Amino acid sequence: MDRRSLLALFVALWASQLGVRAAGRCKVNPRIITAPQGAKEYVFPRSEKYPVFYHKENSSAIYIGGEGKLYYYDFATYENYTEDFPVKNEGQCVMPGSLEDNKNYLTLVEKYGDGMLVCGTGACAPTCWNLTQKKERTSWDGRGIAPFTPDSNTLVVVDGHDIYSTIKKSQQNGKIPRFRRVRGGGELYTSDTVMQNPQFVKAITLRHEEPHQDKIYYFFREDNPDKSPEAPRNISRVAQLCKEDKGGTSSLSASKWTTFLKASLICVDPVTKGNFNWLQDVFFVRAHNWRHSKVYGLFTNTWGSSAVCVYSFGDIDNVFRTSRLKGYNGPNPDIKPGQCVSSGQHTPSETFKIADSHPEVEDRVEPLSPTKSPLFHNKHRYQKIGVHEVFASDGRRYNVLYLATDKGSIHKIVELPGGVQNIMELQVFPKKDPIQSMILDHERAMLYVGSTKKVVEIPMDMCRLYRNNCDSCLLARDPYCGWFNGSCQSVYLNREVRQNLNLDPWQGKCQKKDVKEVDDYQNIAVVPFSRYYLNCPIESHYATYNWYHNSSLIKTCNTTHPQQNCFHFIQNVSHVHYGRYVCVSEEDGFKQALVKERLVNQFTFMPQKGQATMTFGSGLQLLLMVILVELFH
Ligand SMILES: *[C@@H]1O[C@H](CO)[C@@H](O)[C@H](O)[C@H]1NC(C)=O
Ligand SMILES: *[C@@H]1O[C@H](CO)[C@@H](O)[C@H](O)[C@H]1NC(C)=O
Ligand SMILES: *[C@@H]1O[C@H](CO)[C@@H](O)[C@H](O)[C@H]1NC(C)=O
Ligand SMILES: *[C@@H]1O[C@H](CO)[C@@H](O)[C@H](O)[C@H]1NC(C)=O
Ligand SMILES: *[C@@H]1O[C@H](CO)[C@@H](O)[C@H](O)[C@H]1NC(C)=O
Ligand SMILES: *[C@@H]1O[C@H](CO)[C@@H](O)[C@H](O)[C@H]1NC(C)=O
Ligand SMILES: *[C@@H]1O[C@H](CO)[C@@H](O)[C@H](O)[C@H]1NC(C)=O
Ligand SMILES: CC(=O)N[C@H]1CO[C@H](CO)[C@@H](O)[C@@H]1O
Repeated sequence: MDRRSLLALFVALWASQLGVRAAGRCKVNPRIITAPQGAKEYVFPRSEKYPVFYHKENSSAIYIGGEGKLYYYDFATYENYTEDFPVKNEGQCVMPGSLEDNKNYLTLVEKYGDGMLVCGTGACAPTCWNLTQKKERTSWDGRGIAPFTPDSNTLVVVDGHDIYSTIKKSQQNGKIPRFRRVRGGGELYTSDTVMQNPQFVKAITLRHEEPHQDKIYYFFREDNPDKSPEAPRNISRVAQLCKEDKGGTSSLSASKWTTFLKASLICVDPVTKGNFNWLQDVFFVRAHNWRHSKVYGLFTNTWGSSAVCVYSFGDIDNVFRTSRLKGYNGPNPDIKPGQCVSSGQHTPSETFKIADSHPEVEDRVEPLSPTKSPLFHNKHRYQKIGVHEVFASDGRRYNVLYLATDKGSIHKIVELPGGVQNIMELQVFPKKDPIQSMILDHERAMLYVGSTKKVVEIPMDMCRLYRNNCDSCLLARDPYCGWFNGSCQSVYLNREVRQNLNLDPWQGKCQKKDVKEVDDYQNIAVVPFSRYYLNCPIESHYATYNWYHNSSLIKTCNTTHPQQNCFHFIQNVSHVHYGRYVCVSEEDGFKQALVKERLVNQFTFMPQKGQATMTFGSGLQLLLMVILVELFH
């Protein structure tokens, strides 16, 4: 490695450790850390090792596939049932890896036709069941749709009556993973040479203007053919296929996709040159025009940092249509590699031969213009990404990113005009319980978060989390929440709420109260020579918290480290410690007093209007106090 790349490496390491973003005004660490509010949960009758989840958009129900069981739960009506899917033919496992394999793990629950499709391993005999409204069941051979034993590197896409899958069809053979069409059209699979040890992430089918142009895109990682020490070992990719692909014309190619091409996905911070090469998850945001449909890619790097890069399908399509093929210098045939042909036609064999031996395009897919850089990056190791669009009171739409961490929590990150802001960390499960699934219901603005033990339904608009005053509500910059009629409310309850989501100075958006000096200190009687804690709760990690005593600063809390409270400890109370204490938070130029206490000497203090709160060291002191009060009456 030369000195320049070594330097770049150090800078990247430094930046990834600090979570720094050089450009923009991103705030990438959570502003507040909290438990979900208004959440409901469904605990499975027993814990499930490999749960799979299905939720139908705009419903309040969830299906969970477990070992030999399908659970149904409706969060609105509490309706629930369990259906059994026992193993039918015991002992189908030819190489029983463990006794565990001899079970029917459900691996797929999806809507299919008018009913539901449920598939499972069937103890090494993959089986699918059609479930109808009348709870009737018909079972069929599920090879290619369900794996023989639980396997994480599987992808199944159900698109109407078509099913695509990366699952092998026989137990012993087929070590090389393929992307297949298993239902609808004829069966097709990818050539074994076009991907090197692929690990599949997600797939989408996208309608184009003409049906014969409809495409399937899938995202995956594979080994880097470049084995030089400075090259990353893994590359992230997007592949394209034509939905109407009919396979090749020769007997050897008849069952092969003839429209496969792949491209690299780039996610590099232009300032630090930090490369995020490991595609962890993607989320598709569909638009009316397929070219504007976007894919949010979540990437991680070797140091455990994450970045989000956003690509448009218009750009991806452009790369596949216009780029040269890597390593191919010959002339282009009339039908170019990767081009979809008219319905019912086959890709010419000449075109297929070129594409099959040169499946990679030279140009790489870069994040959206103009910056062509990550939306943000930070030092959290995210596992999953979801994106929800909120229609705020200013009439604009804001994207909110939900990112599941590896510690049972979710970060809620908003794309604001001035950069992203991490508005909260929601601790959904205990730290050791990983998030197995995170499903977004866009219509009802709900999150369904699953672990091996339960599913939690969480509203996306949790406005009562914020301190109930106008400034705090606006400072949160939460597009779901705004100030109306004396409370911090959801935009779904009231579209007229006051919000502050742009870069305008927000001061003045809240009516100022009369700034009459009111003596609203809480009187606290404290015995001399005792200890006393002053405690100020921390809400925002973007704010600084200061304790003042008789108007002079005595303590500043650094909230960059997660902590719950800003304490000031008085070891041994003496006369100088009495007086007024105020805890003031300051964020974006907005100050507010959160705690106001007046410490008074218990032996000289007399309650004026019966407002005093007292802390007594012992029963003896209480007695003394009562005597003193009685004496003065
Ligand atoms: C969602 O469901 C509600 C009530 O069930 C219905 O009024 C609404 O039209 C549905 N929305 C969509 C987009 O289907
Ligand atoms: C499941 O439904 C039954 C009634 O059928 C109800 O008594 C029970 O509380 C429900 N379970 C849950 C977890 O809500
Ligand atoms: C299952 O449902 C699909 C779609 O409705 C249908 O094509 C298929 O024939 C059904 N299979 C069985 C065994 O009923
Ligand atoms: C404002 O809130 C009060 C109670 O807090 C309620 O009675 C009143 O109807 C609300 N007004 C509007 C316009 O929502
Ligand atoms: C508190 O201060 C007083 C006077 O300075 C001293 O006599 C006493 O021992 C101190 N108490 C403690 C617990 O340090
Ligand atoms: C808080 O941390 C920042 C950055 O690390 C530092 O500049 C500042 O001086 C710290 N403040 C206190 C009171 O420790
Ligand atoms: C603060 O004010 C109180 C009451 O006026 C007084 O007793 C105390 O000595 C003052 N302490 C300091 C450090 O100024
Ligand atoms: C950095 C990284 O994630 N490397 C992975 C690349 O892929 C191989 C398998 O092909 C994994 O073993 C590495 O962990």
